[in-house]
Amino acid sequence: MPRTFEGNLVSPKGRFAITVSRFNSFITDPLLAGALDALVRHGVSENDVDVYRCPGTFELSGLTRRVATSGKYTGVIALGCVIRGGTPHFEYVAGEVAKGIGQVSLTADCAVTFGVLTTDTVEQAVDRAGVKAGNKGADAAIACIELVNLYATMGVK
Ligand code: INI
Repeated sequence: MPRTFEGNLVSPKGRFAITVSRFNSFITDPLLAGALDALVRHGVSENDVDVYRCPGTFELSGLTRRVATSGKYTGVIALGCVIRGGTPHFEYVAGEVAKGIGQVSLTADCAVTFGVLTTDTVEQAVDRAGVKAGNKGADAAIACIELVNLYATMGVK
């Protein structure tokens, strides 16, 4: 039988941070609410969660790097929303945040998950922020709990 390592979904020791961008707040507010609700319903105390806000999703990677490397958290959940418009701005912001949060997740000594929506339309974003397609903030929070517990089981940070 192979030994399998995986994280469960019980509340881990340590603190969580949520980093969230304010741009498109009609979407990022429900993502934040979904993430908080998922953490609390899995047994995480609200007192063990800190929320950090930045202007837009472009700024999210820098903020998340600083939060994730502060040594204060075992898990960080990054939330944002980029909606395609008529200009190439979308590509720059969406490309940077995926690369940036990816880099943070590789280098920080804590679990980092990605709850950033990159959608073609407002409707697709609304659907993923608690309407027809679940809540991606909640999904990222649950993934973060699992990853924190996986790293603890492995004995690594
Ligand atoms: N920021 C977002 O979070 N989502 C977007 O869809 C978006 N668009 O499309 O412009 C956006 N732009 C702002 C950007 O993130 C920065 O805050 C801004 O460029 C200042 O650095």
